[in-house]
Amino acid sequence: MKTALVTGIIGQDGSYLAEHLLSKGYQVVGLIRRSSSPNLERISDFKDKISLEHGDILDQPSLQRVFEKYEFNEVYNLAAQSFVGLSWEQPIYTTEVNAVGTLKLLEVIRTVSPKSKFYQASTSEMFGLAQEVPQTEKTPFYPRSPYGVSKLYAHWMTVNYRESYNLFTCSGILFNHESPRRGNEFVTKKIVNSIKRNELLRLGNLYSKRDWGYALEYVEVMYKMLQLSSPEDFVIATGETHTIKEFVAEAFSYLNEEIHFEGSGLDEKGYTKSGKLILEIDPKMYRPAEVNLLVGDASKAKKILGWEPKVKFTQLVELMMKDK
Ligand code: NAP
Ligand code: G4F
Repeated sequence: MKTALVTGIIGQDGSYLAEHLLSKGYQVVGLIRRSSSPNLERISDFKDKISLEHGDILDQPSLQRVFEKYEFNEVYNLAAQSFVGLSWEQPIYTTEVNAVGTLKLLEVIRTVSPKSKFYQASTSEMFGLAQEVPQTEKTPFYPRSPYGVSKLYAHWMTVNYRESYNLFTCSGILFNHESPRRGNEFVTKKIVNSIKRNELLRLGNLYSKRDWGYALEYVEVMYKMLQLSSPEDFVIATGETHTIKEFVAEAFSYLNEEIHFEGSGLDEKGYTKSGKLILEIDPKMYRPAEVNLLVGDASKAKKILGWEPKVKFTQLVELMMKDK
C-alpha cells in the first residue's frame, strides 16, 4: 500500500485529493494545525479512514517528526495562506508560510525522505501581469501580489531541488478552481452564497478575467503528475476566461433572473428586472495591483497526462448554484 502526506488536507483541494487517494487505495496522512475550534467539515465524511497528524509547515521539527513516523511515497504540499487579497495585509506571514514553509518541507524531504515524490501547489497568480495569452509552462512570470511572489519563490525552489539534488519534485501551475467546498472569501463562493441567502452582493473589481475550473477534476492531475517516471511541471486550466460580472450574471440566470448593470467604476450597480438592487461596488475589495487576465493552455497536460477538463464555466456555475 502506498502512503501519501497531504498538507492543507482540510482545505478545498486537500479534502478532494484525500478522497481521490483513498479511492486509489492509499494510506492518507494529513497535516493539520491545532485550532481552538477545529474545522474538519470538509473531511467529515471520511475522517475515520485517514490519519491526521498535528504539525505546521512553519515548524520544521513537527514536519521532521511526521516524516520519521511514516515512509511517504508521495507528498502533496497544498498548505498555504491562499487568499490573495489578504497577502497585502500580511505579506510577511504569507511569505513565511508559502515560501519558507515550502522550503522547510523540501529540506525535510532532502534529508529524511529523498525517495518521496513531491507535488507543489503552484498557481497562475505567478503569471500576474500576463506576458502572453494564453499562458503556458513557457510564459514568463510577473507576479502582482505578495501571494504571487511567495508562490513563485516556492515554485523555483521546487525546480532547484529537482536540479540540485535529483529529487522527484514538480509543480502544478493551477488556474483558479472552485467547488461547493471553496472558501467563503473567494469571489465565486461569495457570489453564490449571497444569491442563495438573498443578500446584497458587495464586490470589488468586476472586470478581471479568470479561467475557472472544477477543483475535483484538478486534484486528479496532482495524482497523475506523481505517477510519471520523471518530474515535470504542468499548466492546468480550462482555456476559457470570464469576468466576475459574467459569473454574477450566469449565477443569477439559475434563478431565472436577468441582471442589468447601471453606472460604471465605483458607481456601478446591478438590478433585477423588477428593479431590485442586487449588487454594488465595495471599494475596499479593490486590490492594490490586479491580475487582469488569466487564461491557460493545458495542452501539455492533455498530451502527457491524458488530462482534459470536462467541467467548464457554465457547468461550474450550475454545480455551485445547485449545491444545497
Ligand atoms: P485552502 O482551502 O485555503 O486550503 C489551504 C490549507 O492550508 C488549509 O487547510 C490551511 O489550514 C492550510 N494551512 C495554512 N497555513 C498552514 C500552515 N502554516 N501549516 C499547515 N497548514 C496550513 O486552499 P485551496 O483552494 O484548497 O488551495 C490549495 C493549494 O493550492 C494552496 O497552496 C493554494 O495556494 C494553491 N492554489 C489554489 C488554487 C485555487 O484556485 N484553489 C489555484 C492555484 C493554486 P487551516 O484550515 O488550518 O487554515
Ligand atoms: O476569487 P479570488 O479571491 O481569487 P484569486 O485572487 O484569483 O486567487 C485564487 O486563484 C489563484 C489562482 O489564480 C490561487 F492561487 C489563489 O490561491 C486563489 O485560490 O478573486 C478573483 C478576482 C480578483 O480579480 C478579485 O479582484 O475577483 C475579484 N474580486 C472582485 N470582487 C473579488 C471580489 N475577489 C474577492 N475575493 N472578493 C470580492 O468581493
